[in-house]
Amino acid sequence: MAVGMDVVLAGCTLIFAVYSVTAELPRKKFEYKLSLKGPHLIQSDGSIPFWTHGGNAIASDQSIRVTPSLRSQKGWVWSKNTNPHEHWEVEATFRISGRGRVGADGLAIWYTTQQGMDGPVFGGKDQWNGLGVFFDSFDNDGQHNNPYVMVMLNDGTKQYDHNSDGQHQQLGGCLRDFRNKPFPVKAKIEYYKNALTLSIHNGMTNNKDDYEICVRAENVNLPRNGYFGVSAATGGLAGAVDDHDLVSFITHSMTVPVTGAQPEGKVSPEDKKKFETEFDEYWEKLQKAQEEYKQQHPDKAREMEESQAYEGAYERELRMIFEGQNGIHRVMNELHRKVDELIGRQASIESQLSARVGTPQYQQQGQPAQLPASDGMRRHEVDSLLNSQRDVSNMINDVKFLVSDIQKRSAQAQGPGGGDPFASQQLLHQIRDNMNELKTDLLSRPNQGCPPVQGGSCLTPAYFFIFMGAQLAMMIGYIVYRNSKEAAAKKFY
Ligand SMILES: [Ca+2]
Ligand SMILES: [Ca+2]
Repeated sequence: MAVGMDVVLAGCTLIFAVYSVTAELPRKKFEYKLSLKGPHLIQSDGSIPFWTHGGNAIASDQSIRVTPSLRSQKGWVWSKNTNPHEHWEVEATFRISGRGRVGADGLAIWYTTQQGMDGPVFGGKDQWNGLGVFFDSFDNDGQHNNPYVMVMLNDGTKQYDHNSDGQHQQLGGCLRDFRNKPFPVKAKIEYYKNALTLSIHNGMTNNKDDYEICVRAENVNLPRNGYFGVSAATGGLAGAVDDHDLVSFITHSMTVPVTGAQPEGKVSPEDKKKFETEFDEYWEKLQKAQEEYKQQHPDKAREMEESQAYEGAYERELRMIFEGQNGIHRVMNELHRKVDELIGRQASIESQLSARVGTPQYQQQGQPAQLPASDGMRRHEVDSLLNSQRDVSNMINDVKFLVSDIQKRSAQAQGPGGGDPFASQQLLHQIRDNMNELKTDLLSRPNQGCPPVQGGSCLTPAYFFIFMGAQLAMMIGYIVYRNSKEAAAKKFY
């Protein structure tokens, strides 16, 4: 129980601390009847709850296209309810996008006593009573100062001067490009204690807090019970028309915190002591009551203890998600560490390599350069390795050449035009066999000399072999000749 008490006391201290810091900040309350936001922005009949839209405005489930990017369009959306709050803040989120380098005409956010539907001021009525915040895309006065954001107050008498872009009528403004941004542009208007602040989120990031103050003015008197509205208009130039899309309009009322006797909102030490004593007394009473209840209802007390001992399905699910995420986190950290390690190793290898490549092979006097002793291999070892590798590659090239030569020759011998090599070979073998047979036959006979042939001469073996050799040569020549002829003939076909 002591631990619980500590926690509660710490909580109280924190609340006091927060209270002392936030005491001066107004309290905000979301006003749903003065707000619109997708999804489900429209009802089944196409109307927007608590809002009315008209002109060329098209409401969809996600946003309102206040004007489409066509010539001479006007659209508007106005709250049906008036704003009864003295202090308020609105945040309008919108996109202004077009294909042209220059856009037109612009968008306006209104807080006026009347719903200024269908007028010449960015789709709103002129001579309004209240506040107009204009996002003026088109540079009517040619001062090269648009797109421009400006605040203009009106008491119902002034006419907006389009030709000068209201330059001399504005309460304040800032040069901001709000067209064609990656994220929607936001405008926050705060009206608190008669101080008007306009902040712009330029739509370059998705961070909702990236606001910059555009205008801040004190002593501004806006009418009570006005309507909020957004209107837009395109111009007459076909090349300079924009889509004006309102994504959301969020209204908060603000109340000034009651500070009472403590103007700075701080709790006096006496009060603090009093609160703490009260809290202690209350805590003791609560503990006593709990004990009494447990004594009177032992069954319920056991149930309570059991319910504390076992975790519910929801707690278990939460714990499992938490543990799972912790596990993922650990693994990610480990992966991160390993990737770092690998990158480090790679960098060291790269630096070693570049150091080796960068070292000159020979010094100026032609002496071999000495590499650091820490190197695993000396320069000459590397050179000899490279040389031997080069030799091997040369040898491989020679072998390749030889093989291809052999292939070429064999293709010539066996390929088209080569006839039937097997038949030629057989013929040669047959001739050789015949010759051998003849030889053995001749040798087996005794030297008989010449047979008595009349009037004829005698054929000696020498003559015979010469004759046969000549015949053989002629035959081989004939075969080669025939092959070459056939090859020549094939080339033509
Ligand atoms: Ca203009
Ligand atoms: Ca201008």
